[in-house]
Amino acid sequence: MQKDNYNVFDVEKIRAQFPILQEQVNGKPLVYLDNGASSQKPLAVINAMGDYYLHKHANIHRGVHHLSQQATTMYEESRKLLADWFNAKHEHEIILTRGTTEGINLVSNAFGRKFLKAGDEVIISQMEHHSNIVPWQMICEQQGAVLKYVPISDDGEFLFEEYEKLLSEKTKLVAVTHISNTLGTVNPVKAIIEKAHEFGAKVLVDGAQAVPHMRVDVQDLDCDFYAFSSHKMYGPTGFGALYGKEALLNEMPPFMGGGDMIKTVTMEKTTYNELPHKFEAGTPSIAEGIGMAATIEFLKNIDFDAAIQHEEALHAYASEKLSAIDGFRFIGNAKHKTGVISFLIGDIHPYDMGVLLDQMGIAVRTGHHCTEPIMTRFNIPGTVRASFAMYNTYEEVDALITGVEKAKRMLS
Ligand code: 7TS
Repeated sequence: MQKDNYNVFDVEKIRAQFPILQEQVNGKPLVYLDNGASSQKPLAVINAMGDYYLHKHANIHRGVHHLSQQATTMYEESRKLLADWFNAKHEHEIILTRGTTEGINLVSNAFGRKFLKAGDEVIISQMEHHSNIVPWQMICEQQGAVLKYVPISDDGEFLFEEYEKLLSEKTKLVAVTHISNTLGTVNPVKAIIEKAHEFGAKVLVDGAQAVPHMRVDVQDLDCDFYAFSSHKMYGPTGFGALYGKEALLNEMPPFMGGGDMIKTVTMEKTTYNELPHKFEAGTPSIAEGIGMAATIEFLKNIDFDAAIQHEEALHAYASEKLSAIDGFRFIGNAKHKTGVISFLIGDIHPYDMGVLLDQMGIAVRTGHHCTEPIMTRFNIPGTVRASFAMYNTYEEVDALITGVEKAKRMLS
């Protein structure tokens, strides 16, 4: 197996920017392969947040004083940078949220209350994270709408023909993950969106797992909504954004009421603020927004395309090496996969494997990964999941292979 070209992507230079990677766990060098749950943060992001609290803290969007105005400018920089990074047409199409989960709940509530009526249909897939299932169950129940699921194949692929059969004039919204956090499947979202639009349905893409691993262009995708979290793309926790098309966001009622989202309030009535503030009630996560801006600057300063190539090569290398282990089974073996490898070895319980790997300093996630319908589909209790980031190395993959083999010997 060809290892990728270190001259193109200097992984050691990247690693040097992530202080936590120097940590030891259980007396062993940390091998962090739980990036699907949350990736680590570069020093530039940590420093930007520290600098804000040390020297620049004040509330935003309200003060005439220096600190408030400065914090507002720094916070709003994240919206500008995100709009540019994801190629949104307008900055005000970027609603700053606490993350993917909030973005999806915003759409399910605001879009759902306005546009879903009894008998209407929402389509999601069987491979969604609970964050992209439960909000739809809740709003469908509330509005009397029907929730339908696109099934997945034995390899964990989105069954497009089944999707086409589910679409009809009744479909009002399709919500689908760009990359499955459990299977690693990269879904054909552009084709999914195009098909939904033929029926006049809107499409929300859950981009939580995609944003660290690929370039996303919301105008090219022509998605109506795109939700993601900062913390899986090297940024702070408790932050993220929802992209929405301007006309659609304008038609939707607010999600939460409070400060910042209003124009005027009398005791009888409130008029709402304009985009994006209409959807941003209350004091936001200011330090995290500033950290998000630093994250995008970090991504712009590195060769992100080379980082993607490095991750894909690493993923292919790990897949090949792991699959050579006796008793190894992929959960999710789609043709187009990235970021994540979920597996089982013989009848070893994933939890036992995870605990033993942890003793060797190797962090993986085990369990259902908040995708219980996938576990039901494959009739398994959970998986072991190794998930990769740009700072992972071939040596770390080798350590994982050695660790899995050792754990297997101990547990068999
Ligand atoms: N959607 C997908 C596809 C995800 O992978 C996750 C988190 C979410 C939504 C929710 O993101 P949040 O930032 O709002 O919590 N996935 C995982 C995971 O795979 N392991 O831990 C969290």
